[in-house]
Amino acid sequence: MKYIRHNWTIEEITEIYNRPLLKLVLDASKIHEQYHKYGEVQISSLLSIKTGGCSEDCGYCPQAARHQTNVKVEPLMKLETVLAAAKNAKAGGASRFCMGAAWREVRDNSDFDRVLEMVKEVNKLELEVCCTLGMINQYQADRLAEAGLYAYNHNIDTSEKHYTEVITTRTYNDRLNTLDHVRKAGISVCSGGIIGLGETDEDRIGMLYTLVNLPQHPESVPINALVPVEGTPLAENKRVPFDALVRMVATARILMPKSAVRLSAGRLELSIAEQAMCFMAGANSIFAGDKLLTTPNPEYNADMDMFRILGLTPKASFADRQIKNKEHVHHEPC
Ligand code: SAM
Ligand code: DTB
Ligand code: SF4
Repeated sequence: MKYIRHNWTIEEITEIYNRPLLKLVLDASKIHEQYHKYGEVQISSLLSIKTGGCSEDCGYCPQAARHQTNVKVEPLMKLETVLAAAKNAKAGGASRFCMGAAWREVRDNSDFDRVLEMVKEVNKLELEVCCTLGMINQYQADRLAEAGLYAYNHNIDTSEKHYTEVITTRTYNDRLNTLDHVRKAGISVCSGGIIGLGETDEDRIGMLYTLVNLPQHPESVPINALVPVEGTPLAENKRVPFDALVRMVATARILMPKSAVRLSAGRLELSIAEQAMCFMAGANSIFAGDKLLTTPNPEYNADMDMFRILGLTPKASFADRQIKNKEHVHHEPC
């Protein structure tokens, strides 16, 4: 396992990130092929179970209460509505179902009890059940694990240095503490970030440096391209050049060979050819469905056309793989 390292230096990551693009993609492709089934891409489904009205000031986010956006505030969904969406996602080939809440942090109240019920019930559908609910303490992480949560998404978003330019209502360390609680609870860690927040290449490299030097690599690393939303402070940010996205995907793949690299928000702006380059560079998951949490995503049928054109195959959920292959571990360490 000589490629799995937790002691990467900024200089080493910078050298990888700056390789000539085609060489970088080739190098990432070779590693990808060693650790994953080439061309296999997980279809994940996203549902905003509690929308808008969030007290944080994340500069990119349409759900922050202080940003005047078109997002309509919605209370926590009913269990039945969530289950219907999960069944629908499964029928569409999804093997992971991620429930997002516009919360700063989880509180120990009846809403959290309802989320725990959602986790239990979605788990029964043999989907990898994931939540992203903001900050959680150890007790809450343990309760989520007990309810059967497979993964928890909590992005570090950018480098430690650039973080304070984007968010002031919490610290980078707050984020890392939640990741630590998730890890200690034995839940699979999903953490990545966003490009297009006005960061430099050094910040992008800094973000990967933080992720790859965690005690264990996140099992899942979402790479989002900013979806600029009117009313947010970053609404006028320029679209990131597509090669920056490819560089992030490829570098993440080389640094974290076993992890899933998720080509997340921002796909609507990418051609099939550009996405193909991301898949060659090691991206092996997408969010399917015409809405992310609040912003548009490619139409389901357009994505299925892309799968056909590129010869991609959807990945089965861990639960389904476990049944077929009699796998016993809950999730493989990265
Ligand atoms: N409130 C929780 C939190 O912030 O952890 C969970 C929901 S939050 C919307 C989930 C993630 O979505 C954020 O961490 C951020 O990385 C991503 N995100 C939010 N707005 C975005 C945008 N406009 N473009 C791209 N990614 C975005
Ligand atoms: C992640 O990294 N990207 C997804 C998921 N994790 C929760 C969220 C993207 C949100 C894009 C903005 C929106 O639709 O509100
Ligand atoms: Fe709230 Fe999450 Fe949006 Fe930040 S990213 S404003 S914490 S919903």
